[in-house]
Amino acid sequence: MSISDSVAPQAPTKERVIANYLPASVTPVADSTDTLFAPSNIALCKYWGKRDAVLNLPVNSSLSISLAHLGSKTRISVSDEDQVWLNGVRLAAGDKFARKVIAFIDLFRRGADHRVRVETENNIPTAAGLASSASGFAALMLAVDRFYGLSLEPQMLSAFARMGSGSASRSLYEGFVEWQMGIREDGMDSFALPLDTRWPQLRIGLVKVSTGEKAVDSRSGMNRTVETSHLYQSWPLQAAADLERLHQAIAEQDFTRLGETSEQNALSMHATMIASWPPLLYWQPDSVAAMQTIWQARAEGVDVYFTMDAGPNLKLLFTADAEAEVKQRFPGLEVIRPFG
Ligand code: 2P0
Repeated sequence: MSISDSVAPQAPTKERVIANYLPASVTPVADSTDTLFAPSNIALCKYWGKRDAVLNLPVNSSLSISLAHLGSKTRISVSDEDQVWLNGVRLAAGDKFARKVIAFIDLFRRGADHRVRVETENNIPTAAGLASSASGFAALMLAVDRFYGLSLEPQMLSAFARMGSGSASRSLYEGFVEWQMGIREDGMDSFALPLDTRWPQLRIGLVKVSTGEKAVDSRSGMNRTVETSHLYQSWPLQAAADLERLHQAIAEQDFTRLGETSEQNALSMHATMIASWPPLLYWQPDSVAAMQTIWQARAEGVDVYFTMDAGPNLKLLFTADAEAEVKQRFPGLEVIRPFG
């Protein structure tokens, strides 16, 4: 065997994977300063755990619902130096978010000789404690596509947005969305697709417990769970079964099944976190109080369920006919109609 035969194949990196699908070099399209929007999303079957941390490839498929008009708007233009603006404020070059945005642009720019100005606005109520990385990277991907005139297929936009943040793969579409985990090493079959079912009666309520920055971000929390939680081995099976049940519930518009499955999925994910070491408990006393209010409401015949991400806030699931009852129990609740 010669030396060249023994050279190991190079592991896929974001740069190598993306370069396979782009022209040899890119240039900004003249006057391409359109503003692109992507919605935020809430997973009913959660993405929790990566099989590849470089490419953000998940251990399991997930299913979400997009939050209609709530999300991020992004615009890219040519500039004399790289700069990132968030909600009208220019960020310092060393800012964590600014560095992530420019690193993502670099995946496409690949050393080309131009600088960019990236302007992002989130209309997600920060008071609701919703993450913005999903809509942020999805809107950024759409803006990159427009800025360089790439006209990529939706599935490719989703796969590339996933490299910015896993949940961003789902924020390319409205309504119900499934992110298929895929099996390829380069991850190009790991993208999201929209479901064609609408459910106009569905409502999502945002229960704010705290909006402070969390001690452990979800990326680190996910990695810690996979590495240290003995309960994690049961997660992929649970997620696969829940995904199936959610598909059925959506197809049959069976709200009770949708609510039960979503709540159990979220609590199962949190169980894997709690069993990590050091333990990860994102709940606060008010999170548990809200859960008890929901369980009491159900005992009294109100069909309301919750889901939670890697944080203390709850997202309520109910239908239009229960809205008055739910608002009575959660005064000031912010209600979203995902299907307009
Ligand atoms: C989800 N979460 O499905 C799950 C549920 C949080 C709990 O996706 O590391 O910001 O950028 O791929 O997408 C949050 O994690 O993580 C998330 P990265 P991401 O919505």
